[in-house]
Amino acid sequence: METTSRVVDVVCVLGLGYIGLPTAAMFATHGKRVVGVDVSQRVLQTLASGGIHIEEPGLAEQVRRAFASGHLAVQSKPVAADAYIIAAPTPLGSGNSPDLRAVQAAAESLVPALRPGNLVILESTSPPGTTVGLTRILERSGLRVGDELLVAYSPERVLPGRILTELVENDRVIGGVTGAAAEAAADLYRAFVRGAIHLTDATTAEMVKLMENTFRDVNIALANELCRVAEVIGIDVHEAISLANHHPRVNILRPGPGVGGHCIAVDPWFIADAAPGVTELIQTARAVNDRQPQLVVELIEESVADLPNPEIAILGLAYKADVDDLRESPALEVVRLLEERGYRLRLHEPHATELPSGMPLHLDLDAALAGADLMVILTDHEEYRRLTPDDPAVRGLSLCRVIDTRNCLDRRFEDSIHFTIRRLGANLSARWERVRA
Ligand code: SAJ
Repeated sequence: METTSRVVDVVCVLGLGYIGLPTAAMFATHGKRVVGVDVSQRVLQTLASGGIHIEEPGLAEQVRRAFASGHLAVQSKPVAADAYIIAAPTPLGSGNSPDLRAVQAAAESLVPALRPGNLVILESTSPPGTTVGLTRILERSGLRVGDELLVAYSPERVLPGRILTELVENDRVIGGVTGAAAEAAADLYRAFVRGAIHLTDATTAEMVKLMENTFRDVNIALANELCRVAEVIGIDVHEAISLANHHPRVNILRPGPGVGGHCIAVDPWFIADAAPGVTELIQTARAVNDRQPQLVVELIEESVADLPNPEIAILGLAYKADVDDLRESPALEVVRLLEERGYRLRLHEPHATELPSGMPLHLDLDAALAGADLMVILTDHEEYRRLTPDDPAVRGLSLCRVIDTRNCLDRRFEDSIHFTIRRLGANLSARWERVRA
């Protein structure tokens, strides 16, 4: 493939969310002039006043440096640029079908600004065929995709919590609608990417991204199913998985209260939607993971069955450790199911100040636990991982009953005579019942 000699000076990033904002800041601190565009006034105002609207280690400082360099500006409409990056959300719509409206609107908003030689890159996780489909919108500019307009797909692959490191270090897969588009996009990302860049066509790159997250979802579903088996036969699934993973070709992921976030709980549906008749395993994995909150609720009900009106402290609502993201969080589903059953709940989430449902949050862990009958860990935040049985916060529990759905609590809880701790996937009393039988 011939290497192009195009030089991109000005990059316009559409969508300043979890991916767009770090990407814009990264380009701005690596020599590009960047215009970030967002449809939300709240986002623009927060950035204009020196803040950021996302919790991500190092991001506030990176954005501050980008603004200080004079290379980053933010506004509500796209401007003339050399390259455009679309990083708009692609949520699940009704019937588990992808909702591409934000991406399509972003592409439409570009049409008046497009000039010959422009490069347009889609970063949003998208169903196969989306990038090729966008060319029809982009060609409303009067430019022909191919020789006048370069269009490519370059999925983000960064892990929330490690975004800034992984943006730079991870390999990238870039798929072009044409070979020249893939080359041009690769040239652009080389401004800051130190990982290898692999080129392919746009639809393959879309599938690669979806396959990565689907691999993880199916693997977690296996872990969650093994967790259920362990509950029945009375072994500790965490111990068993960790021993199985000593095999050089085995790597089973961790069971837990379910799969959340805007990627792994969503992306497999994009594949299933593209080929519903041949994706039995993928759809079953989704169902297995989606049932996990129900298992947690059964465990909670069992633990408080002897109490007339128990008060339950729920620790951690974010979809995973040390992030503020509540999207698709299985913890919210656990809370919903418990509420439906009329339980009195105290909710604690160290990374949030409010909940989408408007339910009150305890901002202080001591207050959340004081007098509660049961403490349930739903997210393995650092703040919970470092709790010990001597911590004054846990000493405030009226009954020292604990459910750990993430296998994350200090082992001293199990040794302590004060606490009754039940880890999800480690129904060890069943083991003894089996031995006695
Ligand atoms: N989870 C488990 N068990 C595990 C691992 C995760 O139950 O062993 C749960 C987590 O608690 C969480 C969910 O799965 O609820 C997803 O968490 P995650 O850390 O696996 O993934 P995300 O959604 O934060 O990020 C993923 C990453 N994809 C892969 O690792 C293949 C990231 O690289 C992608 O960029 C991101 O999706 C995305 O944007 O697509």
